[in-house]
Amino acid sequence: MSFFIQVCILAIAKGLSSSCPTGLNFDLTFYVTSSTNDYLACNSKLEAKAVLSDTKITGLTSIWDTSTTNNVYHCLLTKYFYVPGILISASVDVFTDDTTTMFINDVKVSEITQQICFFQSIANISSYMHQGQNKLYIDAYNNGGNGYFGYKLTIKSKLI
Ligand SMILES: [Ca+2]
Repeated sequence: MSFFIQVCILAIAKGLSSSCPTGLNFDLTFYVTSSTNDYLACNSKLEAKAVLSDTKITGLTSIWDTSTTNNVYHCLLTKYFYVPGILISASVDVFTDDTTTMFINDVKVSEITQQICFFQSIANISSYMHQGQNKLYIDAYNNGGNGYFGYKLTIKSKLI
C-alpha cells in the first residue's frame, strides 16, 4: 500500500471518528404519567391497579380505582421513578376532580383544593427531584359526582 493511500485512509478514518456522537448530547427527556400501571389505595381498601375513568381529560390520562363513581372517596397513589444522569429541568401538569395534593420526595409540590375540576401546570419542579430514585405521592379526594385525576411529569436530564 502506497504512502499516499495510507495517508488517505487515516484522514478518512479520523474524519469519521470526529463525526461520531460523544454521548453527551443525547436527549433523555421522559415522562411520568398517570396510567393503568399505577396503584391506588382507596377508602382504606387494599392497593389496586388504577382503571381509566369514563371522564376524559385533554392531554392527560384520567384514573381512579373504578371507571365511574358518585361517592365521597379518598385515594392515595405512591409511585417511584428513576432520573438518569444530571437533572436539567422538570415540570408537572395535573388535573383533578375534586382535589389533589402532590408530593415529590415527601415535599408538597402541587395542591388543588379551592376549585373542583381544575387543571394546574407548574413549569419548574426540578428542585424537588434528584438523580436516581424519586418518590411521587398523590392524595386525592372526591367530594361527590365523578372522581378522577391525571398527571404528567416532564423530566429532562443529560448523561454525565
Ligand atoms: Ca367530583
